[in-house]
Amino acid sequence: MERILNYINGELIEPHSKEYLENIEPAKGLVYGEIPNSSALDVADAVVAAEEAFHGWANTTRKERSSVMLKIADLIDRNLEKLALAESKDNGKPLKLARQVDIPRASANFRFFATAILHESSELHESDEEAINMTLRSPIGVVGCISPWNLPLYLFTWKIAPALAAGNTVVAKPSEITPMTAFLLSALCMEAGLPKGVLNIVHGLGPQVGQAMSEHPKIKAISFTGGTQTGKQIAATAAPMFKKLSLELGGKNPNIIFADCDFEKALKTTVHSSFANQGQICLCGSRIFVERAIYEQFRDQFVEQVSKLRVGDPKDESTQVGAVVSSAHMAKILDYIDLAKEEGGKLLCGGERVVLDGEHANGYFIQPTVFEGLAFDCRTNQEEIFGPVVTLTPFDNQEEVIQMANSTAYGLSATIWTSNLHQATRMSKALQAGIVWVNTWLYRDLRTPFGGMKNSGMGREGGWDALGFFTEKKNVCIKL
Ligand code: TXE
Repeated sequence: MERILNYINGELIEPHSKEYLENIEPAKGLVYGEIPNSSALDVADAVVAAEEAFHGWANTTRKERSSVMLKIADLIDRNLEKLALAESKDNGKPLKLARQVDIPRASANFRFFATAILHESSELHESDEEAINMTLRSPIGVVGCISPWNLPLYLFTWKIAPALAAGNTVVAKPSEITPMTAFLLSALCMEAGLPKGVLNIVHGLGPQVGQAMSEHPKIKAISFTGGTQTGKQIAATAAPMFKKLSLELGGKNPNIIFADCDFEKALKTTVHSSFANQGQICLCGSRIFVERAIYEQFRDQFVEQVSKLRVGDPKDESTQVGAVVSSAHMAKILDYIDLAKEEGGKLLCGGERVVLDGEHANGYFIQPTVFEGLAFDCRTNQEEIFGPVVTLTPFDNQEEVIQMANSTAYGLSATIWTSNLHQATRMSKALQAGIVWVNTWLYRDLRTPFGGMKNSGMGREGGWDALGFFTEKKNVCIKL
């Protein structure tokens, strides 16, 4: 059994309860480790440690903060194979994906914010009547970061890196479903010489640990990525205390393919944007709208390629689709597949659990699944499934597809495929989404704002937006 411990005040320690939760390997459906079942008491300890560390950390020079964070980034790179193996085992994702995307992105997050603070500038407003206004930014204090299971280390570091770079001290909680790489990161922070108490990682269940973080009066800001319902609960708890909130929630993203697109590129990328990480990326396009002139051609070739995707052992180099994250999540996805059938959807491929041989016989594998013939406003096309299930819908013109694309409660991202710049610009403006990709998908520049509209969240992460979130602005007016 691999036992995970909390990281509080620079030490790896047991939870107050001395109780542990099971950690399951999704590709095998077997318990392989233990996670601290922490409580409000552990959160309180972490807050005390973070409070004590705050003064020292906030008063280090940018260069000093940058230097220790760059060491952490280097250590993540040096431990790439170990971290990728741990991520794949904990989450079920293909090892290749963890190696190529998740772990390199975790070190990139540290490096990006560690160097961004060296190049920050602040605003100065010269006023007409011999006065100057300078706008200073200071760290908030103790902040909370709560992250989900789909991109565990990637999203964990996406939050803690800007928080630390800005001079805050942090209480962080990774998902209890995928806690392993956050635990391994605590050892790397110790090795890098991160001062004690600057980062504290408390493991455990959302309604206990996450809720205690939202309730704690000394945690002044919460950055959260996860489900919309959880986001609502966090906002309901934290807003009356006027905590700063950044909420990155679910999505039901449209992928809009016009007849004048680069067909081969659109097809290949759409297979990827539908099923990467088993469809468990909040940016995956799950509603594919195809202009009627190419609908049948696209559908037939798409289904042919999707049917060939290899579902299998995440460690196998040739695997393209691994296991979904948990038995409960698998059941939820299979329920949605049943719902799509009940709603009149025509199953074009997939639709079943995959039972592999040998040690993976109890793993949580699902065939990549494609439906057509569903109304744009049915539940399958409105609710977030967050798994390897997509729908195909034809459209006749821009107005119609804009209406269908914008019909959900979500507004995270959208993808448009067209060679007509005018069309791309008009569509980009009309779509209700925080992120629009034209002729590409998941092309990320860490300087750009990241986040969603409507029920997809509140606030933006990335670049100066993230550093802005984790600081307080103060305007100083000097009369000359
Ligand atoms: O997420 P939760 P779940 C969506 C997706 C998925 C659904 C539910 O549709 O099926 O959300 O997934 C912590 N106070 N996304 O249940 O519960 C929890 O411990 C404070 C989209 O796994 O939102 C974990 O650390 N924290 C998404 C984190 O919140 C609480 C990625 C996220 O878990 C809490 C994941 C509480 N009361 C799921 N309850 C995306 N946008 O990328 C739970 N948590």
